[in-house]
Formats: sequence, C-alpha cells, structure tokens
Amino acid sequence: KEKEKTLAMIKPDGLLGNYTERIKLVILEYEFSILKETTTQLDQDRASSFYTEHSSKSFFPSLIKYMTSGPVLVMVLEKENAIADWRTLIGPTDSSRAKVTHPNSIRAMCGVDSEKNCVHGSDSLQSAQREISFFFEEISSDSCNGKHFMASKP
Ligand code: YYY
Ligand code: MG
Repeated sequence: KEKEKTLAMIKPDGLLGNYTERIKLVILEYEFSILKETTTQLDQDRASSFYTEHSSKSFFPSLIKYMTSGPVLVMVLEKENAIADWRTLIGPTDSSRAKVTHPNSIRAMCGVDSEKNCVHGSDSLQSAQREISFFFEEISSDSCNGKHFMASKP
C-alpha cells in the first residue's frame, strides 16, 4: 500500500497546555513521519477559510475566536493509511465524550469539550490535500503564473 499524507494540527489550547511533546511521542510511537512542521498564528480570515465548510454553523464564531486565540502547530504526517489512522488516534470531536468512550485518544488526553479539542486531523484525501496546500504550498500567483506548485503531492 502507498504512503499517504495528512494534516495534523495542535490547536491553541494544545500549545498552551504544553501537550506538544506528548502528542509527538504518540506520533512517533505510531510510526508517522513528520515531513513538515510550522508554528503559525491564524487571523480571522485564515481561520474562517480553513473551516469554511462550517461557516453556517452556530458554533462557527466561537470556533474562529478560539482558533485565533493563540498560535497553532501544523504538521504534515506520512505513513500508510495516515488519514484514517490519525483520525482514530485523535478520537471523537467532543473531548468530554472522548474521555468516556475513547480514553486513550489524544482528544481525551488533552482536550476539554467539543470546541477546545486540542488537535485537528484531515477527514479525507481531498481535505488532506486542501489542508496541506493551505499551510505549506502557498506560492504567490506572481511567482508561478497563477498555477499551484504541486511538487510535494504524491
Ligand atoms: O473533524 P473534527 O474536528 O472532528 O470535527 P468537525 O465536525 O469537522 O468540526 C470542526 C471543528 O469545529 C471541531 O474540531 C471543533 C469545532 N466544533 C465546535 O466548536 N462545536 C461543535 N459542536 C462541533 C465542532
Ligand atoms: Mg472535520
């Protein structure tokens, strides 16, 4: 089976709570390679764009406020079945439920509720490609005639 890439993010409460090293130990224990990583501060526009699929949800304004409240750490993880395996490791969206139903998941370990859930993982091949490009392949239209640079995609 071919290797797959996914986007993982440690959200503001994960960084604030000093969970980065613990999360990276899980990443290495499960034999993901960390191909790229960067720390960035999202502003309103970028956070809204990242979560555009949820823009009509009632929780959206609060989510954007939270996601812009501090820096995030984004990583491109690679291994066989990376997208599904990372989603399994992080657990359900609501950390308070995860603590009951998936106590060994990352969201159970370091999240709080359905908003402050500590980590993100791409949910499909399509979103993984979009989200990796969102953080790591922003080439200005001036520098490549409006075409996206695809070199690091499989
Ligand atoms: O993919 P995942 O992060 O597990 O959940 P989504 O349903 O895609 O929601 C994205 C994001 O939105 C979630 O990580 C926290 C936030 N959110 C929320 O604040 N309140 C909810 N009831 C549901 C989701
Ligand atoms: Mg999602």
